Amino acid sequence: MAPMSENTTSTSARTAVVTGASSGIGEATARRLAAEGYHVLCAARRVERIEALAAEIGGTAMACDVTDEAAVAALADAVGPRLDLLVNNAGGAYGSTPVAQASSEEWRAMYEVNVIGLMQVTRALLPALVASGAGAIINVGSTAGRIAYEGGAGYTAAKHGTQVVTETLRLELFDQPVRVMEIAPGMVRTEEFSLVRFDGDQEKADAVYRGVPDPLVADDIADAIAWMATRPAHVNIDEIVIRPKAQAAQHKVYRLPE
Ligand code: 8X3
Repeated sequence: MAPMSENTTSTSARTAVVTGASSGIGEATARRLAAEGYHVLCAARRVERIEALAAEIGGTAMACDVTDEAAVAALADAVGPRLDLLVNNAGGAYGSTPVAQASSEEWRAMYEVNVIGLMQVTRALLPALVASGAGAIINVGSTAGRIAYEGGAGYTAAKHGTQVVTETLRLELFDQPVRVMEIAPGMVRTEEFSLVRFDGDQEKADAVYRGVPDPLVADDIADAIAWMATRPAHVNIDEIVIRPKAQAAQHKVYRLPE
């Protein structure tokens, strides 16, 4: 698959791939990395969104569903022989039912995108990251990869998977010039995360953040990712757990009365 649009500013620019770049944390990260001087390949399924983003930030749009091996191979072709940074951001939660009522379909979809998709993109782009001589991988995990909560098992299991894949890869690449890092955000208010989880139910999605003085926003995570990416090549930020001040722990969230 050929790049959808290209606005290369400099052939010597560092290059980054951001998956799930069509909205939320991915979109904010693509913008922020472009501001830091990266040429960003914005990968996502929704072509119109990434084309508009790429045009705005001087990047390249790549239609890519990370769960589709052929699409991932096409992404690797478009990247070419050298890549500086991969941000594995594509992911998501589907549903919030207890294990007793779990949907096999939702659980499979969460494992597909949060674990297998991340693996497929990493596997395909690893040679180019090694070839850069100072590559970096930043996986977007979640506090859901650190704890358990009722109704969350399908998502928490998948995000624990993201964490373990990250740790394993760091061990496997110990003698290679590629940093392997994870950021694990807690409550981040984005346009779509909770809406997707609750299958379009805006009221349920809004209830997640109701009364919380200042949930994190996508730019807060993009800021942290940019910081991780721009540390010197010998500095590996193994993991950052990042929450809003109001979320002292997963279940302990300060909410203002209505
Ligand atoms: C999102 C964090 O609290 O919805 O990855 O599990 S939470």
